[in-house]
Amino acid sequence: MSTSNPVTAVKLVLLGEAAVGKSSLVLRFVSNDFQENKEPTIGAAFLTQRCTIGAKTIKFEIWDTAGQERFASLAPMYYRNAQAALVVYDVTKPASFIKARHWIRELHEQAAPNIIIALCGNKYDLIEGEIEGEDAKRKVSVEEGQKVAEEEGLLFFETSAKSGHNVNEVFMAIGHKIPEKRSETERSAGDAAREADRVDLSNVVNDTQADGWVENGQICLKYSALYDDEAGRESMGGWYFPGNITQED
Ligand SMILES: Nc1nc2c(ncn2[C@@H]2O[C@H](COP(=O)(O)OP(=O)(O)O)[C@@H](O)[C@H]2O)c(=O)[nH]1
Ligand SMILES: [Mg+2]
Repeated sequence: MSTSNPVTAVKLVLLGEAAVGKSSLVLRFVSNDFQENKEPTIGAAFLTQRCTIGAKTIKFEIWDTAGQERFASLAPMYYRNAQAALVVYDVTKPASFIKARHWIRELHEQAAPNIIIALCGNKYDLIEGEIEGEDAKRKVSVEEGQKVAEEEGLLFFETSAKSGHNVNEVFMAIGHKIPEKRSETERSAGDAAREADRVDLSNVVNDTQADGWVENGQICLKYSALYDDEAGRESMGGWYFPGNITQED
């Protein structure tokens, strides 16, 4: 490749309650597009987007975790080797904020210790310009979001996938915090973590096929699932090889 910039690949995962706008944020960032009544994510669990930040080029490898809401046991597989996570809630849905705090806790307990986490209060367009009061649509204040972010050491943005408000800013802020090169120690710590990976597939249900095996001491996994969500029928599928993820239709 004839690029002057070194390219840093960054595995980024999205976490958050269903329908908070995770896929919409990715669509806005990757295609600068928005769909009003978006079909739930079908299959597409992996997208990439390059962006240049100062002298470095970052290639985001985005895992849009369709279905992690349901398949809690698969979630650790998503975020195990992630360098960055977007934890998303809906500013009009207090329950989604509680869920976001749950994900933050889980990431701090289980993900890489230096993972960069951005907390996103999405659907800002719904409350933009609104006056505070009893029947205000906003149910999670900026201060609540900021407080959690401060306490937990996270980036924090209120975003709108619909208007585009702060969407690029989130990814840029993450990119800024990515170190130029991962150190040898971090890499081997990651390898050790992968060695210890055991994915429990026992409570995955509904037309689900998953096959896991061990190769050269590393876990390899192929999975696909089809299931009904409140929002309709969703599916997810993919191959997972440590350090190498490829989407499958
Ligand atoms: N008003 C508004 N609606 C949004 C926004 N982001 C997503 N939505 C809508 O919320 C619904 C769920 O979005 P989706 O991206 O599928 O959520 P996911 O389940 O978290 O991936 C869809 O109907 C989207 O059009 C936003 O920023 N503002
Ligand atoms: Mg989705």
